[in-house]
Formats: sequence, C-alpha cells, structure tokens
Amino acid sequence: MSLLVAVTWEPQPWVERLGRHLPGREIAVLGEAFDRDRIRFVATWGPKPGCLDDLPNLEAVFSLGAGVDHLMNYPGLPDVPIVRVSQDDLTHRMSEYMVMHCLMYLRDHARFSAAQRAKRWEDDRSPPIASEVRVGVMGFGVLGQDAARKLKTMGFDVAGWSRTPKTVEGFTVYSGEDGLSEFLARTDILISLVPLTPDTRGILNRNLFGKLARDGRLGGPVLINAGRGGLQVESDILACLDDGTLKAATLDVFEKEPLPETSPLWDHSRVTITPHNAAVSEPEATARYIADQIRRHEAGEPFQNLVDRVRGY
Ligand code: NDP
Ligand code: OXD
Repeated sequence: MSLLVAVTWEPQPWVERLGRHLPGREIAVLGEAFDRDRIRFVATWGPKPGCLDDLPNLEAVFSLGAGVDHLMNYPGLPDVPIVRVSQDDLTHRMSEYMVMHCLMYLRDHARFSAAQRAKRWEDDRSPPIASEVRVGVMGFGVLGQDAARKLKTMGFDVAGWSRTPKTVEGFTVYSGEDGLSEFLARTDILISLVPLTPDTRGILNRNLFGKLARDGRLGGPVLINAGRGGLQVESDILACLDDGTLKAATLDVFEKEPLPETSPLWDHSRVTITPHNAAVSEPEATARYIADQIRRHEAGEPFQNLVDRVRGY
C-alpha cells in the first residue's frame, strides 16, 4: 500500500512519522515521482487543485486537521470516506487555549499587564470569581465539550450550542436557530468552535454580538474564536469593539491567513492575536492516529470520525 502525503507544509516530518507508524508501507510525497495506481490513502491539508485526481485505488482521505473546510471546497473531491483528526493531543491543546484565555479575561490580565508597564499599583478589591462568569461554547462537539468540562472545573458557568439537540451531563445545551438567542443572552465569554460550513460562514457578526449578555461581571461581552476565520466578519468585530458592543476579542483564525500586516486587528488594544495555533496537529500524535485508522480499516472495522459531506463537517 502507498500513502500519499499532500500537504502545504514541509512534508518531511509527516513522512518520517507516518513511515515509522506504518512500517513496511510506501509513503509517497506530492511533487516527487510516485505510481498513482498504488495510492490507497491520502493524508492532506489544503490540497492544491488536481492533486487528488487520478488515484484509481484510493480508499480514504485523511484530513490532517479536525476541520475539513479545506477539503469540502476542493473541486472534484474523490468519492471515498473522509476521515478527520480527532485525538486527545489536539483536543487537550485546544482546551489549554480556551482555559488560558478565559482565565486571562476573568483576571483582567490586559489591565494588570498595562499597569505593570506603567509601574502603577492598580488597586482591585472586587475581581469576579469564575462562577460569576458565563461562558457559551458555540460548537459543542469534541473540542467544545472538552473545553467546557475543563472550564467548568475552573468554576465557570458553562453552556453549549450545537446544530442538533443533545444531552450532555452537567451542561445546558442550546441548539439550532431556535436556541441561539437564549444561549447568547446568557453568555459573557463566547467561545467559537463551530466548523466552517455554508450555514456558519459569517455567523460571528454584529447582529450576533448585539445579542450577547450585557449585564455580566466582565464589563462587556468577549469573543474567543478558534473555529475558522470564515466564521467572523472582521469589520464587524472592529466596529463592535469600538462602540462597546464587544469588550475584547481573542482571535486565532482570520478571514485571510496569515493575517495581513495591514489589518487593523494587529494594533487594536483589546484584540489578542494568535497565529492559528490554538491546537496544532502535532505530527507524531497525528501520524499514530492515521496509522491506527488504517489498521482498523484493514481489519474490517469502520473508520472513526468520518466526515458527513452533506453537513460539511
Ligand atoms: P465536531 O464536529 O466534533 O463539533 C462541531 C460542533 O459544531 C458540533 O457540536 C456541531 O453540532 C456544531 N455545529 C456545526 N454546524 C453548526 C451549525 N450550523 N449551528 C450550530 N452548531 C453547529 O468538531 P471539533 O469539535 O472536532 O472541531 C471544531 C472546529 O474547530 C473544526 O471544524 C475546526 O474548524 C476548528 N479547529 C481549529 C483549530 C485551531 O487550531 N484553531 C484546531 C482544530 C480545530 P452537532 O453536535 O449538532 O453536530
Ligand atoms: C484544524 C486546525 O482544523 O488546526 O485541526 O485548524
């Protein structure tokens, strides 16, 4: 069997690890010579048009990330199972990110950091405690639920929002259009972990920000988006920060990546920017996961974390 690595990144770390976790198998690399008839699996992120064509014996495509919007928009996506990454290493990284940023807002880190630079002893006798802050996790799937559990352990008052109704012990889960307004009305920190689909594109906009709670302990609603840049309308985020509809925003993902130097988001005092690294697909853990999935498939078991092409995630 051959596995084709088709990434927009440096392929070598992936080739080395996939080779180690799939001993005795051929690992082909896009851009080098390989026999297209021998390719049974592809592991890819952001494949260039044409590179998944003409693979007559293809059995599955692995997305090298949890999100699959990079594949859903691929013209002529092969009609084989699409398997996305969903494993603990990635999940735990995302939860670290969400817990850290929520705690930074809870403890008003930006204010104390500015005070330190100004050598100012900022008196603060009544900071909120986590249980007084309502976190709303938009996208209550694998990542959203893990982050929610860890935030709850810290004491935050956490609820979720998903596309379909669900029962998750310990949480109120709102769903669909019907549940959105109520979910937003009880949310001080909005975490976005929804996939980018035709239904969710541009969902983080002025209309939605205007429905967030305004009576919370943080002095205004906060947005944390690590879902996808296409979910957010950046001009609305900036305008809402400036007129007080939003108090602050942490953004890991952007309409255009890398974020252009000309973006006003860089200079905004109440925007925290990270370079789409909230939860990276670490090559060792990801290669192990892909090798496990291939072994399952070859043993006649179903792939895990299959993508539904109609839903788009
Ligand atoms: P899951 O598929 O497990 O969860 C997705 C959740 O979003 C589900 O709860 C789903 O609802 C909900 N959802 C989807 N569409 C809608 C909609 N139209 N309205 C309301 N809810 C919706 O995905 P993961 O948790 O594994 O990953 C989520 C996303 O995180 C990825 O798609 C990716 O874009 C992003 N990501 C970002 C990373 C980063 O480093 N910045 C790293 C990894 C992922 P339901 O439960 O009803 O299906
Ligand atoms: C992912 C990502 O989807 O890193 O895994 O964005």
